[in-house]
Amino acid sequence: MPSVPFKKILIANRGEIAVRVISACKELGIQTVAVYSEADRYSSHVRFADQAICIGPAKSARSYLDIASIISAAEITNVDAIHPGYGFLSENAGFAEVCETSGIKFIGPRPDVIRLMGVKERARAFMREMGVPVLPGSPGVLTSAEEGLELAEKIGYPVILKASAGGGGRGMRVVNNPDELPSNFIQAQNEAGSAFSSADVYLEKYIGAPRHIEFQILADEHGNVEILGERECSVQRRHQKLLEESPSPAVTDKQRAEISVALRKAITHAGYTNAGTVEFLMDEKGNLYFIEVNARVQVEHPVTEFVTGIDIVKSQIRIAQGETLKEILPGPVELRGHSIECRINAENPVTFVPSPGRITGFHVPGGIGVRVDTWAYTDCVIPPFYDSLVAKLITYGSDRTEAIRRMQRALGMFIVEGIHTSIPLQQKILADPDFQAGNFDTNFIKRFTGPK
Ligand code: MV4
Repeated sequence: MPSVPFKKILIANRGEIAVRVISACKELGIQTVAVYSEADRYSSHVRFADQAICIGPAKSARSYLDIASIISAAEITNVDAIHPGYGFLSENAGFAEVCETSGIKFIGPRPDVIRLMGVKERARAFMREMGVPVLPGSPGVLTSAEEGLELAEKIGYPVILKASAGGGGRGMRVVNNPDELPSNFIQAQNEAGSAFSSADVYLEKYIGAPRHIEFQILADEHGNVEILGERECSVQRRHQKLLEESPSPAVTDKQRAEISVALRKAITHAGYTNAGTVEFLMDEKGNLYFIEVNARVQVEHPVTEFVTGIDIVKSQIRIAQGETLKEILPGPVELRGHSIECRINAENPVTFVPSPGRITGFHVPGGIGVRVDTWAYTDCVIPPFYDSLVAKLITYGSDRTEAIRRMQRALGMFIVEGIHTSIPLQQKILADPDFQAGNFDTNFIKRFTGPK
């Protein structure tokens, strides 16, 4: 199967990731088609693409989530492939399937693999079989409260009930003792049934103060897999990550090597292709346990790009063209230095209330080891309909201390006027002695914002 270069790609997304994918296409000499909602007519992804098509009104369900509109745009413009970015349709197996049957390459894993990873207790069982450590829990879907009580007795409380079709923190319930289990089981099933396609629930040992650690994967369509180290994303609030870094200050070289060996086997056997992220929780003792797979490029991919020197988005496109990792990567994967990303959100830094509106003044920092991924510009309007991510500020340093110092100086040179942003909160996080010492978990942000 010789690889066939794409001539034209449609980007089924908006905001900074649409601009990021367009950048990769330009560097590969590939034409680009942007799609946009009526609220995004003046967005920079529309300006930077070679062609742009309006796909509907502001509401995502009628534009960025409208499969028929996007496929029509792809057919009208005669693209070879669609890059879904993150969010929206990026992990929608049905969309990937429609792309395939329309003769358009979906830049991501195969539909059946996306589907497997989307059923969380199946992904968990699969990883366990492959020798990837998982938390003690139910072997599959929990069939009754009695089964839950028996398992929890063996595992020890607290345990957590999770929606099989959930993920990213949606559809979870912590159970502290046997009395709470039956009612929580019913409620978890009901919630899962109304929020997702399935009422299935599974059970796991609950970790109260975990660190969130995720491994970046690249896999070609010829059976080759590379693990690009890990990122730590423990600084988050209500499942919204605020700051990410690579490598994790908590993962040892031995752990990284062991997890990488197990993941290489698992990803190969799953037939997983393209880019992906495997999420783990780290318990208080420093043990890592698999929780779920994200079958897409992630917001925080740039920190991995800085420490590996690998362009993940270009790699995604070249993998989808049929190229091998040997052709794509410059040599063996090596991790060097340290990188941090701060998400600059349009929101009140104290209350986290979204702060849409016009940016009246915008100046981005630069200089050595600084990268800004954004779609914003002076006088642009942040619409209220989508996520509040305005820009990502990413720094690189030869070690964590240098990456932090560089981030502090770059945040001080980032000017956003007319809206509130998370910049002041990021500055507080970076100045915190525990953050600087690498001593934090997913509860860390509470000290800046009060409980919840
Ligand atoms: C957990 C957990 C504790 N124990 N699973 C939230 C996101 C989703 N991917 C999984 N999540 C969690 N799963 C067990 N067995 C705690 C969380 C969790 C969390 C995880 C990562 C980062 C932030 C978090 C915040 C609250 C809860």
